[in-house]
This record gives sequence, structure tokens and C-alpha cells, in this order.
Amino acid sequence: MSPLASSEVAVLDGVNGSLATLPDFTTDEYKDAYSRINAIVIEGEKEAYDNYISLGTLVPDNAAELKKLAVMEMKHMRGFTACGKNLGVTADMPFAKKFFSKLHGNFQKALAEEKLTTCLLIQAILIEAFAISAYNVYIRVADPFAKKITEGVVKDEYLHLNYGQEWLKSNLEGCKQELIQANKENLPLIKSMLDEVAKDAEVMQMDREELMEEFMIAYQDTLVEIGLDNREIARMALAAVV
Ligand code: PL3
Ligand code: FE2
Ligand code: FE2
Repeated sequence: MSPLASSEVAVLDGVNGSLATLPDFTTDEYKDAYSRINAIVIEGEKEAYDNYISLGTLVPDNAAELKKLAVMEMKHMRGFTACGKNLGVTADMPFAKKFFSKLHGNFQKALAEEKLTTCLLIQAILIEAFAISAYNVYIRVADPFAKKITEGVVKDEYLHLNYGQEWLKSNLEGCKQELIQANKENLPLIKSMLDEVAKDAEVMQMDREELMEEFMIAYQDTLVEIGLDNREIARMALAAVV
């Protein structure tokens, strides 16, 4: 087994400049939480690969670009697999499959109906904003090995978010109604998923409120860029609180 970072490692707390302590990555409690969170991330990256390949069938003109995005997801999956190995953790993949099943089902249904707007909202906006929020929070409390990998990954995730954002922006008039409807159906799923990981995330010193805050920033910034107005954005965000 590779050497583990010790709990003695201290980091400067960005808010007040005081010393904050990283979690002890070697405890059974940490490893148990990590077995689920790590699996979620591995499964999420794998499904993201499949989803970008599928999106290429709906936008044949962009298939080459979407293939490039997909390949990044495969690389992310390998990176996070290495993070689990480094900590001596076995990822709980059946748990992760179940975790994504509803969102996965909605994506597959939209794909079969060739609803590109819905597919983009699910993968390139909601899932990517979720990943960006989680990875940004995780970077602050990760072991040094995982921190380095996650920093590389999160840069790519912004490119993925940007792809969806730019397509929706260019096609806003024709896709607004579908976008709002798809958001109503899928944003509550993201909220439940966040609730479901909150306890394990807490063990890894990732705060639930901080995760929600980061998600809302990425999500709302994207909706602004797409060209929605304040009222539309507020309405869309409220779909999370039903
Ligand atoms: C697509 O690029 C990524 C899809 C993955 C989404 C995962 C969301 C992660 C939720 C849990 C947060 C923990 C982060 C820790 C990383 C080991
Ligand atoms: Fe990714
Ligand atoms: Fe991504």
C-alpha cells in the first residue's frame, strides 16, 4: 500500500487565516465514507463518458468535439480510481449505480426522444455544476495525491459546462420551454443526491451548505450566461425547494 498523508498536515484556512486540520485519511470511518463517495465519482465520470458519446449522435456536426469531452471523462474516471487505490479503499459501485439511476433514466429517456436540450441540461449543466461544486470543496480537504488529481479534473469540468452553456445560449429561443421543463424535473434529483451524500461528505470535512452554495454559484452563473433573466433564474432555482 502506498504511504498515506497523515492527519498532522495543516492547511491555512482561506477565510480567517487560522490553521485548519485535514481529516485523518487512515481511519475506518473516513475510508467507509470514501468507499461510497469515490464510487459515486467513478460512476459519474463513466456515465458522463457515455453521455457525451450519446450527445454526439444528436449533434453529428459536433461529434468530434463531444468525443474529446468524453475522453476527458474517461481520464477523470481513471484518476479517481487511483485516488481510491491510494487510500486503500474499495469503491462501492452498486451503491453508486443506484445513486445515479433516476438521473440516468431521465437522460436515456430524453436521448430516445432526441430531446437534445434536456440531455444537455442534465449532463452539461446539472451534473457538471454538481461535479464542479463537489470538486472545489473536496480540493480544500483532500489528501495531497487526490488534491492534485482533482485540481486537474475540475478545470476540464468547466469546459464541459461551457459546451452546454454555449449551445443553449445560441439556441435559447427555440429551447427555453424545454429547458425550464427539464430543469423542473431534474433539479430536484440533484438536490436529493446532494442530501444523500451529505453525511459521508461531512465525514470527509465537506460541508453541506458549502456544497450547496458552490452548486448554486456554478448553476446560476451558467443560466446568466445562457441569457435568462433574473426572474427566470429565480424560478428555475426554486425548483430545488419543492
Ligand atoms: C462529470 O464530469 C462528473 C460527474 C461526477 C459527479 C459527481 C458528484 C460528486 C458528489 C460527491 C462529492 C465528493 C467529491 C470527492 C471526490 C473523491
Ligand atoms: Fe469529469
Ligand atoms: Fe465533465
